Amino acid sequence: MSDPVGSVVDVVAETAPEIRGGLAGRRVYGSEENPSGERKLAADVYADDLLEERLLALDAVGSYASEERDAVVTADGGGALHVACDPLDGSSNLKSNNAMGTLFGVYDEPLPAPGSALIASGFVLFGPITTMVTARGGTVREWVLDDDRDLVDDDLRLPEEPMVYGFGGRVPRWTEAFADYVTEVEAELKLRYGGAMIGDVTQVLTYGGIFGYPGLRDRPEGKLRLLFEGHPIAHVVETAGGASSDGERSLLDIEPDRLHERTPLFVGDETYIERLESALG
Ligand code: AHM
Ligand code: MG
Repeated sequence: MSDPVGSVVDVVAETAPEIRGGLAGRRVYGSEENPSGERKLAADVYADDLLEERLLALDAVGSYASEERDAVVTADGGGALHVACDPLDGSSNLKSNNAMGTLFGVYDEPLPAPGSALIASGFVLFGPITTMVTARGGTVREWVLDDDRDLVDDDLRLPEEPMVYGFGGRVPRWTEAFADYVTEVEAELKLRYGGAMIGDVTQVLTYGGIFGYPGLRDRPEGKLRLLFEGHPIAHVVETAGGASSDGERSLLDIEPDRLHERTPLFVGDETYIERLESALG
């Protein structure tokens, strides 16, 4: 039976070992910047080109957008699915050989689209082993990607007892309200921060807690991009029984005006997200 969304997930799973295999020789920065004004690594470009080519080759995929390119690339065939990727999230960790990953969101509307148009999402984590997490049809699943794809959790749920937290951005740039909230969280949870959202959110999915990259004093929109990072990670965490927020509302309730729009981003335990919204409100 034809499964268009499944074909997208398959391509990401099949491409991930190749992305991983190509990292070692691609730890250098090129001269180009991405649309968010950040320098691109050779590995960012490599992962983006592989995903673009493979995903657009699927009949089901009508367009491809990524953090690394200015505009949406449209397929000739006009498929009904529209895929947004962060080909290598946390790629500044490549130099220090730390965790990073690949994020994807599958929409049934052309991009930029609201979170309500997201029909599947997921990510690959390049850690000591390669794992993939997908959210689809109300269920989050986790696989280990090796020679085969082994399903290791067919219903991943956020743990009820929160244990860990991680917040990005330099502390002097945090707002006073956010800094006060973090003081409370620090007294209750244990710090886990590695500088790659996928790695840090996987700590939260595994041990329970909260991850965030807040709006900053001099950059209220924060760092992370709504379509390439915010929507897919919020969809995974909400489907796993957690919550997401930009400080006021679920990230999935936001409709971006621009492809590369940034947003403050918080995901994790529902109670901690509610407390955050009261603290910032
Ligand atoms: P990237 O997609 O360009 O790698 O940027 C996103 C990453 C996130 O994975 C991480 O949470 C954040 O940037 C860390 O930023 P910083 O290094 O500024 O703390
Ligand atoms: Mg990223």
